[in-house]
Amino acid sequence: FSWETVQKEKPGMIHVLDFPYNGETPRAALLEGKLTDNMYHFVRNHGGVPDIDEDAFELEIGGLVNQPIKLSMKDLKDPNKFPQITATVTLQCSGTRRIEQIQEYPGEGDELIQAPWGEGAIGTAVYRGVPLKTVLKRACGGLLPEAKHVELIGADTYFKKGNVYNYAVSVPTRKMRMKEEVILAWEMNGEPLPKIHGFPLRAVVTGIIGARSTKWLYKINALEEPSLGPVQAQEYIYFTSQIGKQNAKYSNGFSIQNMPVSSAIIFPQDKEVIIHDGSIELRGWAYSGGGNWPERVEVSPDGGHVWYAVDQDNMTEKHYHAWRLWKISVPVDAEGWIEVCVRTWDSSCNTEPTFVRSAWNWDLHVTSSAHRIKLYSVN
Ligand code: MTE
Ligand code: MO
Repeated sequence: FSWETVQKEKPGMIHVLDFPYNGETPRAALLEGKLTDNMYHFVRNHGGVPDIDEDAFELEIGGLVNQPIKLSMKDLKDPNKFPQITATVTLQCSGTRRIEQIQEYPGEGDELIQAPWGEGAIGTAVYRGVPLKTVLKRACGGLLPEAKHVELIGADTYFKKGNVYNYAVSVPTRKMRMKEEVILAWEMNGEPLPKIHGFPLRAVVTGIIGARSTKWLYKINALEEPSLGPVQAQEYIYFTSQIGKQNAKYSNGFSIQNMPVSSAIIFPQDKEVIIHDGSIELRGWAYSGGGNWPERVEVSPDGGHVWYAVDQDNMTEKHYHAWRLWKISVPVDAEGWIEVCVRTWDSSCNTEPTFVRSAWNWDLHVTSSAHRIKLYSVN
């Protein structure tokens, strides 16, 4: 999967990195509807894209379980063994909107190697599969009491500091309390899981940063402690701004799990000239992790002084684990450059920090402040 081949298969994807291939959903495809077209769902890879023969594939489950086991895709897809579920789930990379943190990056002269994602490292699909909880119970006789984390290992490999690793992350076992929270999925929007999204099997960890939803999932380990894989132990960490860059060691950051509430204006785009008759139409997405959903979206056409609430009729339906797309027309009198921003309240009454600098992370993950764009208003 090079950028050239992807360009042919997915015309219009926004280029982020050549290798490993990383691409962002084109803006128009983001607003197409509640579900993102598989062809345009963003792609985030740490290494290559493995070729897996579904018939020969086996999922290994071991570690702190009563009965380690190997399951073929046929076993997993047998509804008599495991009842299947479908769920509408938003996957959001915690790098979404990182470009705003990069623009305000207070570091001095050091090289930034993080991918500069914009507002399109997010997408929503209906996944079909079986809850991991059910598989552990029915096939492995359940977890041992000391199991506190499940490690999800992918068949892809990547280099870090001269070593080769398999993609490995973990989620706390308490994430499996509700049936749909960790899904072993083989279908995306009614189609077999596309190769680049993890064929034949991926984890879909609802409400949690995209990084835990391991693609090309081939091994599950129940553990006492979180995975020691570098992606789990050394990446996707939150270091608050107060900690200072020099103190940002893994030990004093925390592992990012649930995504906070966040939103983005997708239409129009930053720096556009808008010719209008006193009101401007705006559209975008709003999402919250941890099983929360966006309740209220508010938009301000004057940088955050006056806010207008989006009508519930102008938001797509609620799901436990998915975004809501919204649209609104806001009155604008001003001529020239205006700052338009959006903020969302979720079902736990959380809202977004006011500015990027209000919630700074030295690891440049989770940009969840009110999204601000500049428009040139011609009234
Ligand atoms: N799984 C494997 N095996 N390898 C990866 O590089 N990237 C993760 C996650 N699962 C990754 C992975 C990250 S950081 C994200 S945001 C999501 O996959 C993206 O899923 P997508 O490419 O299907 O959109
Ligand atoms: Mo990610």
